[in-house]
Amino acid sequence: MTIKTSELILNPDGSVYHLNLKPENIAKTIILVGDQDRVEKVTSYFDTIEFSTQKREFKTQTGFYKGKRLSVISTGIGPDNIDIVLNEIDALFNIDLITRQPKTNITSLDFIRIGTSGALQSDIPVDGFVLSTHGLDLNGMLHAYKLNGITNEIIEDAFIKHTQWHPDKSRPLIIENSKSLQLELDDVSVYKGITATAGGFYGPQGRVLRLALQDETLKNKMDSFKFKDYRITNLEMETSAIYGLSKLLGHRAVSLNAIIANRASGTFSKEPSKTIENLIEYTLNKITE
Ligand code: R1P
Repeated sequence: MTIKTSELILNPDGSVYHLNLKPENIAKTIILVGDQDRVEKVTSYFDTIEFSTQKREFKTQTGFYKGKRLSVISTGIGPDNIDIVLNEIDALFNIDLITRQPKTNITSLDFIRIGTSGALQSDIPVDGFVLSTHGLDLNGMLHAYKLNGITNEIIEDAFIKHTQWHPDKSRPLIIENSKSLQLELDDVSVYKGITATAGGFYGPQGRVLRLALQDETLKNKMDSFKFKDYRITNLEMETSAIYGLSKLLGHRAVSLNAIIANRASGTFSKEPSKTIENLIEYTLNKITE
């Protein structure tokens, strides 16, 4: 199958359309951050930086930290951007950009998100870290793909029943992280749970400004959802999309979030930058342990 130029768009220099990257520009371990200004916060710890570029919200830097080659890429906000970032990074490794043929031997990559998020549970403190055991997809982007059994229908059905999920909205999906990568990044000090990923910041996360919500009780129903030992710890806008596309494409992914707000108590971190800095240091140390 030859992929047409309208389907995989390359820039005149041969780089992929949105990310402006060529295969040699990027490492196999990729840290994803939302905010483009967070990229340099991560790479300021690097021993060397060999490559930098930016197009729109997608800023990339590649370099070495304690002898390990790493790339840091900003995704901007939301699951729609994750669709672009993961497909284009995967294409750099797993599609021959000259012949436009998918490769037969797939290179598996590691994606680690260093994000920010609001906790839903009162016992998860502002300035703590959450590692997402699962992504709960509330935004529908992944429904464009054949899901090939990567989702957990039993937990999804329990969530749909518990929340009386409106049938006009896309079916919520639950996707597990990569257990082997979790083991490399885990620590007892880190909270673990299901991270809900919304397709917007206000209504889709239950925030009311001037517009009425389809279900104003949804946030509380998310707080109280329990399935065996699982509960929904936090809410943000990228994790489930990263987990879903990584699984489908054959990559490993784990999402770590700095908790900068607590939606149960209505509080916000007094030092969000410091908390993010702490999570960056934590993650870089774990990656190179
Ligand atoms: C919303 O303010 C943004 O912040 C969170 C959300 O997921 C969303 O992208 O993550 P980042 O700080 O990683 O962007």
